[in-house]
Amino acid sequence: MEQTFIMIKPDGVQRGLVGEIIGRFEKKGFTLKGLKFITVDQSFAEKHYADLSTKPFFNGLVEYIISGPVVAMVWEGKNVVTTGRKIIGATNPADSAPGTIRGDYAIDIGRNVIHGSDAVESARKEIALWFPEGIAEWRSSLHSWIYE
Ligand code: DAT
Ligand code: MG
Repeated sequence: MEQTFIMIKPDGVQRGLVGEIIGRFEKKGFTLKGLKFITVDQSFAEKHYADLSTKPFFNGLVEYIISGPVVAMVWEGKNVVTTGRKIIGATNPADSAPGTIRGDYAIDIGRNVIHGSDAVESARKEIALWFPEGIAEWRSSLHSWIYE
């Protein structure tokens, strides 16, 4: 089954949005497969955002991500990468629809509360980077109530 990497950024943690955000993915029916509370260092953050290293906002982005603990997660389910991005909302909260996480809880692009992988291939890379020890093998007993 498809997996995605979701991270609650330092502002989401500081603002007490952890439970709310996890609840949205849980209530949708996705399965939590990995979770850790972790503060990353500069070289790790630069690896995570390597694709953006030439952008003018890169240094500020890295500073923000290392500024406090984050909640790193793996969520699993049918189409979870695309649907996860829809639950999160557009990158700039000014454009994120109400009802999405960024639409409901963020204002500035550089404080947009949450990260989600943008493709199955980047999810695979991000899960390997953040969870080198591997993730839990389990299947929810609700499976047949969520999938036909
Ligand atoms: P997303 O997080 O929606 O996948 P992205 O991968 O293009 O967006 O960028 C990663 C983060 O970088 C994004 O969540 C916020 C920040 N960012 C993106 N574009 C920016 C910009 N034009 N100015 C400032 N920060 C930006
Ligand atoms: Mg991205």
